[in-house]
Amino acid sequence: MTGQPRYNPAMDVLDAEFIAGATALAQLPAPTFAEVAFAGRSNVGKSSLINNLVLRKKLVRTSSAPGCTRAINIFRVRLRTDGEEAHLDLVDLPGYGYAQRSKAERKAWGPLIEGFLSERPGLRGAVVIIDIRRGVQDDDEQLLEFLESIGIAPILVATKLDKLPTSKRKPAIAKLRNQVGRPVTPYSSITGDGRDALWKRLLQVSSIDRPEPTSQP
Ligand SMILES: Nc1nc2c(ncn2[C@@H]2O[C@H](COP(=O)(O)OP(=O)(O)O)[C@@H](O)[C@H]2O)c(=O)[nH]1
Ligand SMILES: [Mg+2]
Repeated sequence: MTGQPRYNPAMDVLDAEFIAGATALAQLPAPTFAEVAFAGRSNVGKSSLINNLVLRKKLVRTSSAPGCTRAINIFRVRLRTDGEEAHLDLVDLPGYGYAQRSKAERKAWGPLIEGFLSERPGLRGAVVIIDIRRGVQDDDEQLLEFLESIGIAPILVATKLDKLPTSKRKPAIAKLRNQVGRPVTPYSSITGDGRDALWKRLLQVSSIDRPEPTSQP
């Protein structure tokens, strides 16, 4: 990745590639590496955030037309941290909450998202992405409650930070923190604000910052 800005000297993304996409859980390949899921309302900026994390403009297809991603897509990141290479799979879940979709179609998504989050072995964490300007909506709330019910502590990201004037950012973040009662990472996929902080959390939850001793079976 010569020529790419080094955001975090302790961590480099070496490579990122699309691994698999599926519209049913049974179609997904078995997990190989640690996985972190990304969830959020349609158009919240989920795909842009994944692209920004891996410093690729078009790894994940983004869209100005809401509700385009109906599948679960897995992207494998090869990274180097403290001289060690590691892999992490980033899972782009279907966006929820798109009102213009048929009820039947919307109903089909709940089980897909919830099924993945509750049944996927190897899942280390779930990033829930909120639009900083909108705050937590009803369907975000439902997802957060679901995650709590299955014992996953969500990593909350408030994206599109650049869309707020500087003077409104701090109050918006504080309001969101109060609303959800947990830490929130402000992010902009345009400027890369929040990228280091989010990577840190991702490496923590996937235990890549603390490699486990390899045990022989
Ligand atoms: N200004 C700004 N626009 C963003 C940001 N993230 C996403 N967008 C825009 O929001 C729209 C939806 O983004 P996308 O990543 O496709 O959302 P997804 O449906 O959640 O995957 C696109 O037009 C993006 O360019 C951000 O951090 N800042
Ligand atoms: Mg998307």
